[in-house]
Amino acid sequence: MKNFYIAKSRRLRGTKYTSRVENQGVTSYTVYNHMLLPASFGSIEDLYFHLKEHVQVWDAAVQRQLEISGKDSSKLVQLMTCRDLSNAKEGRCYYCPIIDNKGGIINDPVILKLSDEKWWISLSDSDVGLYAKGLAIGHNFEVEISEPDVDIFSVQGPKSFKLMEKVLGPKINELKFFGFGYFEFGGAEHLIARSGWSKQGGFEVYMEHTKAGLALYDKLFEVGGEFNVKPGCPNLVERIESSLLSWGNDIDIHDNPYECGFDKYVNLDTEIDFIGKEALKKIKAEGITKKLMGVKINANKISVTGSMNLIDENNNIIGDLRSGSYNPMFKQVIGIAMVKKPYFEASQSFKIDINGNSFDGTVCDLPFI
Ligand code: THG
Repeated sequence: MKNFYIAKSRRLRGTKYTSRVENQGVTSYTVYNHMLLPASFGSIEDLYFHLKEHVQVWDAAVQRQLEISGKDSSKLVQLMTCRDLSNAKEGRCYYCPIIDNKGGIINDPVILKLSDEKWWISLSDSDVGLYAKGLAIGHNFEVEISEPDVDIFSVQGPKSFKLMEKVLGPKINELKFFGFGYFEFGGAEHLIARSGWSKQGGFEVYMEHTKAGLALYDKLFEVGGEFNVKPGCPNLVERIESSLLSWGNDIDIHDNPYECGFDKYVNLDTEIDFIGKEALKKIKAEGITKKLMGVKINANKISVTGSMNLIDENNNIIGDLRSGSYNPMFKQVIGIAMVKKPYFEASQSFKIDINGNSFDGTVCDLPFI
């Protein structure tokens, strides 16, 4: 495949870290929330091994915060998600599908409760702010909706705990998974959560104070030599192996939470009011007709850029591949596919065309490990 340069403009925003990652050797970008997201620093396979053993710092500023504040903020946030947030606690993060009136997934953000009247919705790649504004106007809600100047950097990998402790002190390791707190560095308080888009452990720094925040970013590299710290980015190989879903790739508005294995984030039996509740009740009663599954393919290379069908021995299309990559641990391609009923059973076999050649594969359960 030929490679092309990306033309930057005001519309395609950089982040607070762009000059840094460019000095640190970023080799490709993708676009996410109209911003630059590093996609590689050399080989993503090398970075996969590194991420599983050491620690990386990622420019994750594309995970934009939609801030909803004001008297009706809790009502508006709840209206958009099928996860019951009525008992949500300050200082906690919640992974929540945002859905439409048909139960289609508009986004799958992490939602942070900052206070009873202030929430951050840490978005994946779609314009939820417009949906929120429409709802607020239609309902006459007393809310403020904005995209504050918050640029996340993520510290991921098994050595992230020691690295962060070295810089911020032992309290950072009292954070529980999906908890957040405020930690002082460079004369400012930084909101830091124990979270991140890998399963290797780590933190996300929601940088609001640019000068002190960038000093913290730089400090991690300055003192991180003993932990073999490197610049990195969300890693396609690791995130597929860990079954972390990517909105726009694995799931979108044409899929509902039950089809995506999000059952535990759907609450139909409480009093909460959210858009799509009736639709989800119906879907639950009738059962789903497609389901997100894992696939293993006997190939050593794949690039999923468009629609790729899974075909059974009778030439039926049984599903479509949403993401995939060669995995050095499985020594084959593993991927995430939407598989139709009745084929969404583990061990269902299929063929798939990759660049004009046919390869064998089998369906398996998620998560892979
Ligand atoms: N961190 C923050 N914002 C984000 C992401 C993030 N916004 C965009 C995108 N990532 C949203 N998607 C996900 C997908 C999975 C997870 C987080 C965000 C995740 N899931 C855990 C899992 O599946 O095991 C835990 C979910 C849970 O059970 O609560 O971490 O990464 N700030």
